[in-house]
Amino acid sequence: MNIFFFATYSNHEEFLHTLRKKFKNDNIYTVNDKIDLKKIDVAMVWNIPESIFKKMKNLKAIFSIGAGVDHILKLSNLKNIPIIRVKDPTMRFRMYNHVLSQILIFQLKLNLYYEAQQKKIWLNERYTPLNSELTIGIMGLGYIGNYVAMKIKKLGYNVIGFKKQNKKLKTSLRVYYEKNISEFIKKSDVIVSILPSTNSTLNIINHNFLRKMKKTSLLVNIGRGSAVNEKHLVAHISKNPNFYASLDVFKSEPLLKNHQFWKNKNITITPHVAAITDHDTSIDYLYKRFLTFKKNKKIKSDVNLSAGY
Ligand code: OXD
Repeated sequence: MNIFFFATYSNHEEFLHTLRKKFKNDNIYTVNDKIDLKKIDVAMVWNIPESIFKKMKNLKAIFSIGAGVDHILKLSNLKNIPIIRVKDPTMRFRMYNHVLSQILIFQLKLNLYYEAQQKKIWLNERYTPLNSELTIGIMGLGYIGNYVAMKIKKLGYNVIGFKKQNKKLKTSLRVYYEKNISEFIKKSDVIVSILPSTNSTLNIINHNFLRKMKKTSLLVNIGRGSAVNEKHLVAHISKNPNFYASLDVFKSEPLLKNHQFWKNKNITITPHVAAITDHDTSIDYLYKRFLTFKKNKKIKSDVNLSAGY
């Protein structure tokens, strides 16, 4: 089969190298090859420009080489081409590690001690809650969210979930939906957003949402930056000194040099690294799905176009 690879990863050359090794029975092309794009069967992409995509008139499947598919959904003329996303166990384990690290920093008040150290202050002991005293609210209970929630629950935290779609989910978590979102927000000491970028999640974490959160609480965003109204968040923190945010994703990435978030001591910034893409395991996953596709000549899309993710 003819595969076209495009990625805006800084290490895309290494990714391509591993991909070529694994897909040795197929042809992998890039923008550097002179190929008629009408001959491409499968696109394996991250942030492909519309101008290239639209020339692949005979595509049979699109593989996202990351977990998210929003970079594909913004392309026009997707028709009904199946879209496959990476479901990588190492990626969701990394997400869990990242979330746990941010919960612990908040729970153990490590920021306070870090700040005190800068000023050579020996701080008095502070009360730190036990796991069973904290409620962690997870927004988005898909392949990654549900896993993170269950792992955290095993550590003795109270864990609740929120889902946009009112579709029944097999889970032992208490799940909240749109109609009782206020209850979900008010109960949580830490809210972790793993929501995808869709029309219905745009700015869901806005002034209205934030003012319902506990005065002393933490917001972690590892889903998509579009879920947070950034101006509302800055305004909220200015009025609530014990409110913290740990953000891995932003409306615009890389975060602009003059963005207000950089200087805010209640905001922790990580540059979209909560779960880096593991080349070997994600390519193994793509290969497995690709082989099934090659054999059966069809593949079930991972994306529900009407739900937008
Ligand atoms: C993502 C990824 O979807 O890094 O954000 O895979």
